[in-house]
Amino acid sequence: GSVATKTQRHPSFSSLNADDISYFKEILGEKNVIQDEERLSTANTDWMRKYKGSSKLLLQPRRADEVSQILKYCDSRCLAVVPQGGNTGLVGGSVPVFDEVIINTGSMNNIISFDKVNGILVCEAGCILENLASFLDNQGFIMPLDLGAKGSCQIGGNVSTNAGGLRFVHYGSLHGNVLGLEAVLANGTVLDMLGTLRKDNTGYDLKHLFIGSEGSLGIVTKVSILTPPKLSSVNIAFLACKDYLSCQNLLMEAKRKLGEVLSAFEFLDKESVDMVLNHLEGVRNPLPPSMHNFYVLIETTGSDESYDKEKLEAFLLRSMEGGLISDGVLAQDINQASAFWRIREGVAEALMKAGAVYKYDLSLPVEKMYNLVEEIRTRLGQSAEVVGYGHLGDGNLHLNISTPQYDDNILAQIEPFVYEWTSKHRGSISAEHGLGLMKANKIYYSKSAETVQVMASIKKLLDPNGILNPYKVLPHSLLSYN
Ligand code: FAD
Ligand code: 2HG
Ligand code: ZN
Repeated sequence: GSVATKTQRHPSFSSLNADDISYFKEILGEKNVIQDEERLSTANTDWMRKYKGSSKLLLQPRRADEVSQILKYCDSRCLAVVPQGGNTGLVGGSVPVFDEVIINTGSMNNIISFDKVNGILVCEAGCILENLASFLDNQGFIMPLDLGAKGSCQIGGNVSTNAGGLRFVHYGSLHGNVLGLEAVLANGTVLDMLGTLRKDNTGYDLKHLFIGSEGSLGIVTKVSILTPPKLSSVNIAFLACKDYLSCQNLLMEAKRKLGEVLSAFEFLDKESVDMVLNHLEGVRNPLPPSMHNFYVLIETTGSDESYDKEKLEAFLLRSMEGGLISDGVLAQDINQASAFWRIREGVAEALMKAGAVYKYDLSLPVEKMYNLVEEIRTRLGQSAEVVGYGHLGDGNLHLNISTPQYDDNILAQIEPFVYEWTSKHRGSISAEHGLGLMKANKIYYSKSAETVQVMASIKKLLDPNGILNPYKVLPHSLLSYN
């Protein structure tokens, strides 16, 4: 693909031969060794259709011991691999760059146990997030994370990207909610770190290395995760604000006045909402069309229906009177609630339908965040549509630049400007999507040289031949291959 052309295939990696295929068939069975063109084409292409590899082999192990055998063999043969879950990643991390063997975790999709007393779920890495959510719903619990890709993304992929999502503001990071993991190293060693304890200070907590390492240190095969009880009262408001400062002030007020029940605080500029209205079927703006420049979605989750509703209503009333909100509507039923969420969760999909997209996922100080969107808009003028939205409650901006097709001149207007701007404001060039292929060489905008050097040493220790997800996460100059 066009993005990969700047990367060189590393000469230390072998190419697949007939003996390799026979070996994989022996350990996995014929039907889990996939060479079918169509299925390979899907697995070689990322969700945005921006990154395309040319792998000739897709493996579907059913258990950790099969993953172990695959990796041990690939390591001994110097065959590069790419771990793949639901393939919804947005930084080109989940697809091969060249001919890496794709190891898809989708067949490892069993729930192993659920401890109702402590809310601890143990499952295999290939469980789809939405399936876990439905399972838990029946038990009176919820997943501590939720995101637009829930119907396809897998818990192993979520853990490997340290996915944030729509509930982060309330339940926090997977570094806090994941209690344990099982992961397989490049040499086939199965690391059992599958604890189910809240507290365990016995030595280095190695599971954290795998959370957010994007398949570069091992393949996650099982996950143990803390799940919160499902609370009975959920309320959602879709609000309009006249300017960005009002969104920011509304956030400050919401944290203060709704604190314990605030479960989501998302913002969208007018351009993001227009993107959804123009490209997705059956979506409409719940607020009468007018001059609103910004929208905010607030969700509260609590245990007392009348108290929670009163609290939110009083907050909204005060915010209206104070001019922070210019219009708003409270969902009256579950259908309306999901219609509000559809607008917010639909932005990524709408952008994809609109054409080519340059996607930036940034952590920035909330006060400065929207200045970047405006500066980019000015830089690009008529040549692109610039949309800004995201998890305002977490200081996470999703800056997206939509153009009819990919164009190096436009890219040169955006990069390195966006990265330099982010670095200057001490932000992060990846708040939640990871570095993948897209930003492997950009890590220094957010991390010091010494820190990156230690990361490279850890990579070298756990994956000395560099077979796991090569060209991703760390700068190419630091990746060593034997
Ligand atoms: P994949 O895309 O298959 O893989 C992602 C990375 O993890 C790759 O580097 C891959 O090699 C590695 N990997 C996957 N499984 C394993 C494993 N078992 N062991 C080791 N490595 C593995 N992200 C957010 O953080 N917040 C959001 O709100 C959010 N919303 C999204 C909405 C949409 C519509 C889409 C398309 C994506 C969104 N994402 C979001 C991005 C994406 O990171 C998440 O969807 C998800 O965490 C990826 O899971 P996956 O199973 O699809 O992983
Ligand atoms: C979201 O929050 C996802 O909707 C996707 O993280 C963000 O499209 C994006 O930039
Ligand atoms: Zn997001």
